[in-house]
Amino acid sequence: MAEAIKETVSNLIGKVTGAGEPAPREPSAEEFQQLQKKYTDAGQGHVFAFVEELSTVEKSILFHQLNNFDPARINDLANTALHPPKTEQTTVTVEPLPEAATASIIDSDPADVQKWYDLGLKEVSANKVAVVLMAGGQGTRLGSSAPKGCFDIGLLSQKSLFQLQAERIIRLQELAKKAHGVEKPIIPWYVMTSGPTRKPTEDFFRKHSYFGLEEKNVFIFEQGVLPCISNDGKIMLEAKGKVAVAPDGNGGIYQGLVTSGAREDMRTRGIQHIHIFGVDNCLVKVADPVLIGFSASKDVDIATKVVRKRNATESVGLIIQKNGKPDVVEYSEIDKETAEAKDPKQPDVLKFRAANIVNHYYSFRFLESIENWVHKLPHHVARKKIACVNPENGEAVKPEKPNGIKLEQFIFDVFPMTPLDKFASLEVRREDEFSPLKNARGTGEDDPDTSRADILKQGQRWVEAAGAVVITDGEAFGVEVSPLISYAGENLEFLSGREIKAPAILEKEE
Ligand code: UD2
Repeated sequence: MAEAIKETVSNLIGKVTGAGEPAPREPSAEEFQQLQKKYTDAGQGHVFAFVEELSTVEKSILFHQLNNFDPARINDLANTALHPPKTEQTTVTVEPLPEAATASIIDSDPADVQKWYDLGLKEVSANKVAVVLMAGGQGTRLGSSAPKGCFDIGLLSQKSLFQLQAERIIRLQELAKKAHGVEKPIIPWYVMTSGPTRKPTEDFFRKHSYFGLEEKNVFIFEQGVLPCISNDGKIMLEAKGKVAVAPDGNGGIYQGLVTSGAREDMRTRGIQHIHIFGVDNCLVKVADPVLIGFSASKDVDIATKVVRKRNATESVGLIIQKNGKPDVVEYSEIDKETAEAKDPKQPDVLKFRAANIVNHYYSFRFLESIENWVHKLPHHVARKKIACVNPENGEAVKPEKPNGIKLEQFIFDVFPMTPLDKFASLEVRREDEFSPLKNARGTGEDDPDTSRADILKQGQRWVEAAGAVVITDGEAFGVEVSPLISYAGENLEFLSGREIKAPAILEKEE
């Protein structure tokens, strides 16, 4: 597969300090001066303040990093972020999505769900389905420096989130083969990482031999980064020879798919349907045939799975319609009144309750149009404490309070780019499809223990539905069913009548 072509500073530095890796190309004096002028003209010349103290290699690394950015564009982004234009008071109407654009697994006719499943599995058997994993986030709230996908949530198998997702792909390929007699259906897996997560992710996949998948069907690529900006609009230095940068948000997925060659690879493979999802949801149904079939049957360009919002303060985005277009309001940007509004027909139910679970479907046709709108995606502002170097004197600064901003794009900001009739939301059961890993162990919500418990509870429901009796007492509960045995509870009839002592694990025999 085409290797991702994007170099990051950490890779460049790795090349410099790594054994036998070539140092980055040394820029000519003219190239260096041209770049320095570009930044100085944009009022960002301070990034060269310490260049005389740098070695030749360090100067090359700084050159290549700065050459990746356009300082004038960074100024525009910083200006808009720090001094948002006053939107004229046009009336913005925010309503839940109309019935026509929503469906629910919970109250759909089981025959319809089966029809969607069969259609989706047929598309998998025809090699038309790909999955894209967003794994560029830095799990800061989780308190782990490793990429979230590597995290062991404490299952008896000690499987990581990456391994659970990989094994669901393997099982689904088998189901497609069984259903349609196709030799070897392939679901290619595109894994988006960011500077900090790329190398540890690649190493982890290699160490585990791609969890049984073929390496040629796993495409690890990198999203873009953006400089961190000080509160007075200046690009911040992390070190005398390095700009402080941060991943450009999960909305960086679109530019990343194009720049890395991933979309081209999908085109070569004849992909029609793409499932894009977040890494931290241990229950995610990877390439879910129901979602694929539902979306294909409605011929939409974008579909998104939602669950019922837990309460008004849950940290989830909300799928809404704004001025007649599908949209999402993020939890970090929602006003209290909207979050707490009640449904006029059901006073004890939230009016806005379609919670975003980072679980989206795109038609390949839609991804072909990325170049038309990717530059229009807004940048959201996160005010952060950013370790940096004082440009005046080169001293390291460890801020006590937010001293700058990180700019990030959100994947769902593309939703308004498609008309309502090309958009759909599918409500699913939270207990079967959403258990995000956000917080450190012991938080009690969205943490490793809740992830583990939700997997074990789901497995117990599956084996009991197949006729087994699960013996639980006190703390002991749950059955871990390997995804290699069952994707969504199927194929467990052999357990009928058996007694299983919880906690138990059902692993596929070698
Ligand atoms: C995300 C959703 C929010 C809600 C919540 C539910 C977005 C923008 N927000 O909020 O609406 O659904 O999850 O759990 O989707 N990621 C990258 N690159 C980045 C940043 C994030 O790949 O630069 C990935 C990250 O690895 C994860 C996903 O995007 O897979 C969501 O990122 P997050 O967990 O930081 O987002 P969160 O919880 O703030």
